Amino acid sequence: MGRLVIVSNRVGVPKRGDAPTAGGLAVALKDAFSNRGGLWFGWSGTVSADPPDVVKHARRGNVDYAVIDLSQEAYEGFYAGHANAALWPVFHFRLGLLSYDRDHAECYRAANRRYAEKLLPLLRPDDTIWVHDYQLIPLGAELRAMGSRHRIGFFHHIPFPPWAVFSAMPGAEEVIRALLAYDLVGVQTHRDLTGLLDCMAQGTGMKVRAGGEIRFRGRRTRFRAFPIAIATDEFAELAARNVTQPATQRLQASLAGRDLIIGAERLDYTKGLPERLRAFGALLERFPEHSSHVTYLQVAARSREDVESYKDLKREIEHLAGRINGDYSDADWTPVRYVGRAVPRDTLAGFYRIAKVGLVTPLRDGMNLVAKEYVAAQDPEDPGVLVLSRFAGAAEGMPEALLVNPLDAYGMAEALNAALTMPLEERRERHAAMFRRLQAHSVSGWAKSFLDALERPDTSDTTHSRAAALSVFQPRLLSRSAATSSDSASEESVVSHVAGWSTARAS
Ligand code: GDG
Repeated sequence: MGRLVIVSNRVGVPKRGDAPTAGGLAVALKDAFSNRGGLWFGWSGTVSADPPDVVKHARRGNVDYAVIDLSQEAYEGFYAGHANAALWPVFHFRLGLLSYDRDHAECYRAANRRYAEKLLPLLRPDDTIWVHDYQLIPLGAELRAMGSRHRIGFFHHIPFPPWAVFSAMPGAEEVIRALLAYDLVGVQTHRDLTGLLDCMAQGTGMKVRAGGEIRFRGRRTRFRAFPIAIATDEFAELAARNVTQPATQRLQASLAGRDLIIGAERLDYTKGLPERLRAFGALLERFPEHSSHVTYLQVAARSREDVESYKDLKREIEHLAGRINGDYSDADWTPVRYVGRAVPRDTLAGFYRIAKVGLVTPLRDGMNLVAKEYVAAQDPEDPGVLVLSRFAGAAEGMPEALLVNPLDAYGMAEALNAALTMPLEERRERHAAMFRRLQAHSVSGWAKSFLDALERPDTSDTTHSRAAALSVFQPRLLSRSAATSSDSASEESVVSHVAGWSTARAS
């Protein structure tokens, strides 16, 4: 078996001796690398005024890291420009925030070409290449143009809108056509797969065959959903351990017996933070019995501060939090606590565990790992309740959460009230169903199912469709009394239904 070569936009080279516990892709790919070794290639995260045109190498265990810097021009045009000001909003259905600039689009192509030029000499003939995310869509096509005949897969972490939305971006056809350079394109959910297949059909004018594939110039590109998972048991242990740590204990003491609602994410307009603050304000207005009995803690790690729309968002959130606190605070109670920076991962896990409500309400999200982490972090004997946006990919596999539309402030306030007053038995049942499903889908299983589908295309489809079906099925809004609808019998019937559908389409 050849090496695994991962290409992602940002590559963090672990410090020597560090355990790879950081989270995100590092954890997901640890197992995939462990039995075959490999190469991880991408941007170092450094912007050099005058970048030396060299690849920096490091080796940790059986993984080689190779990183390059970006020039200031590439950073502005490729990363902050086309990737984050044009592609990110359009993929998240936010046409009003789409800012297209032809020079930036050219920088995007050029940066991908440069990545390909630097990567190609590092490749061996039997390597399998796995490219990640929207910053690198054209990389496969650039590698092919330079003669690469490797197996190349692409995983898209963020939503995939239908063509009616995506085609609003100038150059949309070119982006869609570039996907045909890959052997396999993965997205998070069935909803995204529907959007992707619609874009492939309409953006290329080609026929999408049954089973989700396009054949073009002797090559076949397949399209599939691979919902990303978390390391559930590890995260549960981390949370249980950290509940007794000083940071969590201090937070607990400061609540003085009040219930805690928690939100945590990068400060990003896709995450629905202003809408969430409005919903919390609506809770205090509509259900005044919660006044001075509940505290909402929002952790919002800084992100992309050089993109204009992110500056506006920061101001709006600070204004809303200030207004709610001005309207409702008492001398001894501040309803909203806003932490405008990242907190350490283990501390966050402890915070999740003591929070009675996890409030995860993006306007759109590929998956949303916070929703999964919050559930993993709970004490099964006395779990909190997840209030989750139906527009997060995670909602497809978490029907026992209280599913909300983040644009409906009063609907969210009702869900928050339901969560804060939910009887213990119902909380346990909802939690147990979600936790079981999280445990059944390990993050290493996610990576393995993608790589199997890429490397063994003709045998992996049936297995994959069954595995994916377990975590991808249509969300339902549950009534509070119908908490445990996903017993093993109903889960099995969903599996047969979805697997049957995939088999039928593949035949
Ligand atoms: C993209 C897609 C998809 C958050 N605040 C802090 C902190 N976090 C951690 C969370 C979680 C991660 O960051 C965020 O993951 P998400 O999935 O929620 O969101 P994106 O960063 O937008 O990721 C998304 C994901 O890719 C994977 O495919 O799910 O849809 O947009 O792990 O816990 N971590 C620390 N401090 C914080 O303050 N340490």
